[in-house]
Amino acid sequence: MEESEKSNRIVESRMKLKARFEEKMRNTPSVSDGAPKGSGPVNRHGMPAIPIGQTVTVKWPVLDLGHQPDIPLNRWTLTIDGAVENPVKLSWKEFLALPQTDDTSDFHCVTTWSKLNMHWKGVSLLDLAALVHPKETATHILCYGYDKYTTNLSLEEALKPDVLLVHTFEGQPLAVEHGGPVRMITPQLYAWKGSKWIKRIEFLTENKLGFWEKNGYSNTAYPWRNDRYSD
Ligand SMILES: Nc1nc2c(c(=O)[nH]1)N[C@H]1C(S)=C(S)[C@@H](COP(=O)(O)O)O[C@H]1N2
Ligand SMILES: [Mo]
Repeated sequence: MEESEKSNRIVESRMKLKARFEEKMRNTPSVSDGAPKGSGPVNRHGMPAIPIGQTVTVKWPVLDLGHQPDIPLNRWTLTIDGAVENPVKLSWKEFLALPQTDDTSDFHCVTTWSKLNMHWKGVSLLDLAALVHPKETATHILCYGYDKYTTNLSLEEALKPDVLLVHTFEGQPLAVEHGGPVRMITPQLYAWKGSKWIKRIEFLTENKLGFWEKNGYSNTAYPWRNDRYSD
């Protein structure tokens, strides 16, 4: 497909997706909670900058399952499939040819550290969804890492404008230990919802739990509700 045709389709499809999820998104706790738990000044999406139980760190700790896959760019692919009209398998070059988004956001790890004001560049999940065109029946996604990690998200969380698949942090290629070449970030939820070394995004017509969600962490992961563990 022509690049210009591709970006026209993304713009049109993005508007439709925004309209479809606008109200659900507006009602998610990370933007609508009347009594959010936390401290500090109000952040970009209206919540206290430091969620309850979190401590700000300047360093960036590394958390993984004991294995850091090293994927050369010429072998890197991103598959987006499942309940979508146009499944894709993107090469590195095709990924970089998609609309690029710069954003500043915060990172809240469930192990109680938060790193604030991180500068990212990548492709928004909203643009990727617009490219593949989720079916009307799609409600969730399951993300897969090259290390076999999985994590799930509802579409009203996944399609927020600050959810990005990032390849650049502070102007430099994202380090392998932090999930490079490409990881996802979820600034309005605990950071385990963002898969490092992301390989595949599957659109689902019902919720399916990921690795940590099956192993005791919360399905929803709202930092301003101290929503860390499953009941
Ligand atoms: N593929 C993959 N993604 C992952 C993880 C992982 O083990 N594998 N750990 C998660 C957890 S628990 C956190 S807190 C963040 C940590 O990201 P960092 O190591 O860059 O700080 O990545 C999340 N994404
Ligand atoms: Mo974590």
